[in-house]
Amino acid sequence: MISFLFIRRCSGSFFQFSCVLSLVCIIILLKVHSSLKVKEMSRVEPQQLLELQNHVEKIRNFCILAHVDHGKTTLSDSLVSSNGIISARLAGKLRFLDSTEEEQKRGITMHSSAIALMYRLEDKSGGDAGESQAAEEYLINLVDSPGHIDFSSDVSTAARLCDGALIVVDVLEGVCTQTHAVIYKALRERMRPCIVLNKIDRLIVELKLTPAEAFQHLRRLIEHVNALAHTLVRSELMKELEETKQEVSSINLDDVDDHPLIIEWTFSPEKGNIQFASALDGWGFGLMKFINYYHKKLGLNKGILKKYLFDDYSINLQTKKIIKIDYLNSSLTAEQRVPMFVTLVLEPLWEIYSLLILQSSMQPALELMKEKVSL
Ligand SMILES: Nc1nc2c(ncn2[C@@H]2O[C@H](COP(=O)(O)OP(=O)(O)O)[C@@H](O)[C@H]2O)c(=O)[nH]1
Ligand SMILES: [Mg+2]
Repeated sequence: MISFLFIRRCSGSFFQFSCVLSLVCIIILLKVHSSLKVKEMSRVEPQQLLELQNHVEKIRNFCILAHVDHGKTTLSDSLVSSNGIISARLAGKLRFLDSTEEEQKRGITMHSSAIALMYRLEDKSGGDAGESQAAEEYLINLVDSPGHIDFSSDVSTAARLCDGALIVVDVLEGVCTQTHAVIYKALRERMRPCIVLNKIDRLIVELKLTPAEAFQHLRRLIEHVNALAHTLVRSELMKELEETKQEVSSINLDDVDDHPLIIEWTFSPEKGNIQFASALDGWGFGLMKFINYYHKKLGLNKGILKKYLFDDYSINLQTKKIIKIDYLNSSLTAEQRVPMFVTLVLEPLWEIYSLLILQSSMQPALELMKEKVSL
């Protein structure tokens, strides 16, 4: 997954200029030195995977669950390409885990397929997993599952086998019937969940939302997912009580906010169980990526960033002062009303897309950039 190492953020018009300039420089560099390797996916050898298989504590079984067409197979392609099994350029097009002829012909997943991948965890706080010696290596058995209801038995089997679930949600379509079903399945199997908010690019390219509108859209979607998950957890707790023949009325289900299952099934970017992605364009990030980046780049405190980055707080990049946004307070300037997530994360992303996609003259540059920096 891409690290946005090339995003530079200063303030005001100087930022606009420097950001655009740095991107143009990257593109020119890539054009002039097409052999320049920014981040080459190294191929993981089968021997490395076999060695990891001897360490049970290093093995994780994950499945990708979602409503049909929300991007499971495309996301699998990106993850497969991270091990150098397919090229980053083909990720999203090849649909590697749709391995049968019928699946390729119909363009849908009909059976679960699994693949063993290696994952290097360099920094437990969410930093880049790279090639360093200190990186911890894990064997991830990744299962791509079908989204269509007709094949739901395959989803149940995958859920039974796995420890964790990547639940993909298309940010445009939002929570759909099968999202509901797979969240419930994952909950019943007590899987560790992570929500992948996929197709963020559609907010830019199709909906043409501004970064501020997209932030509100994403927040509403997360609230929606949480509301659904909590309802399902409550009904699951009810079921458990009934099964153990306990008196349901003796327990107030409105009072279970600190139940471990509710905590596990509460999603928020700062907890690390929400990831933002565009599987098709081959990038994805969690909040920690940007927290680490801005901690290094601007010297901002990690704890403070974690607490306020995805909330109604704005930042003045010159004074590094963070203030709560009171939307009713008319004395706040326009800049003071822009949430930090918009300023530090979404605006740079929007600028990259605007530069590389919306201006069609830059299309060849995008292709080159996708190849070289996995964007
Ligand atoms: N714009 C956009 N399209 C995507 C993205 N991820 C997947 N798609 C498209 O969504 C469609 C369904 O994707 P697929 O991976 O087959 O979904 P699945 O049914 O959940 O496995 C395909 O046409 C993909 O190209 C994304 O991040 N952005
Ligand atoms: Mg699929």
